[in-house]
Amino acid sequence: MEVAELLQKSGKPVILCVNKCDSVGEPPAELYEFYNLGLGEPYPVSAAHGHGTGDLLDKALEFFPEPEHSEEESEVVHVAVIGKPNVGKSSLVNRISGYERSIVSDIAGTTRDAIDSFVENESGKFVFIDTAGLRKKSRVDDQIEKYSVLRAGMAVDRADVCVIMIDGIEGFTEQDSKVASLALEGGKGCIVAVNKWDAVEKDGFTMDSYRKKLMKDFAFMSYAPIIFISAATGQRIDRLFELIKYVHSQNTMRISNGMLNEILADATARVQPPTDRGKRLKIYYMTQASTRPPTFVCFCNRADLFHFSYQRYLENQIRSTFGLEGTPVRFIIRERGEGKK
Ligand SMILES: Nc1nc2c(ncn2[C@@H]2O[C@H](COP(=O)(O)OP(=O)(O)OP(=O)(O)O)[C@@H](O)[C@H]2O)c(=O)[nH]1
Ligand SMILES: [Mg+2]
Repeated sequence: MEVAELLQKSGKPVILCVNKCDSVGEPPAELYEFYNLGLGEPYPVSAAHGHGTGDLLDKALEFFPEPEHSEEESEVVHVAVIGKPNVGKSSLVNRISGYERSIVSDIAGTTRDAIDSFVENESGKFVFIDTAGLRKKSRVDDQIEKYSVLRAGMAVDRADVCVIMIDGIEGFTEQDSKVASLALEGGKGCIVAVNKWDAVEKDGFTMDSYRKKLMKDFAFMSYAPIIFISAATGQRIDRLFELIKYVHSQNTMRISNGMLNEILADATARVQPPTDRGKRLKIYYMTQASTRPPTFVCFCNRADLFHFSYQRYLENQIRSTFGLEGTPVRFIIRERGEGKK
């Protein structure tokens, strides 16, 4: 009675929960005594067995405020800057945010923690997430290192777009593809930024041949645009902002069912779907299930005939119409009986 009084005075929403109602079915008669507390309907539950907890949660949810998805918030693009140690991630974020919030130094592995910086300019609103450099697996044995890898993963999770930074002086290394795969697996928009371009000796052909080589190195991510920047001098940072905006728009693109199925009809007419022992793959219908990344569900007669190469072909057909630059796309294959739509 005392607790009930205390709660009533608090003015907070209160749900009365009566525990140890362990039997299923009709609640025990004693339950009704609790109406005397003046707290409304008692919810019988059994903490030990779990009965009634669903109803209790539903009731609790009724008191939650409507989720606020303000326009403001959805406008802000979260950008994780990821890469090996010492490629210049903190330098870029510092350059961009205009004030020194992270420590910049040439000791590899300076940044231990993800740091957020909010930036607003002509291109839009951004939150840049600086991350700790990801080392080779063999060196990931002490606790601090494990923690930084974890943190970088969390930064990627929070991001809309990942800037995969590589060291222009050093060129591509195996470690860079591991970093990139973090962004790929997360389904994030991606940009490959070659940093320290100021310090690279170059002639009129350097960028072209550099780009060609990188396109081979990042073949598993051929959709990612490549940009040559300098965090030190600020070269092409404006362009980087535009690219981030663009890649984000591609990662969140929605394509209508009408458009998709036009592409599908066209694609299957041009290249016949695979067959196996006289049975041919039929794709009935395609629809976009979600964004970030764009994910397409294909309904077909035989999922086992829907080979990866045919998926890749469809992906390319969609890309050739809609671009989807800088974003991975995913396919979900669903089998359906013939004739059923
Ligand atoms: N020449 C040149 N040097 C750069 C550039 N960007 C960064 N550096 C240098 O590279 C070194 C590492 O820079 P950081 O920004 O600390 O690198 P980081 O990627 O944050 O490193 P960790 O936090 O250790 O993973 C510093 O000595 C920087 O001065 C650049 O654009 N050009
Ligand atoms: Mg750093």
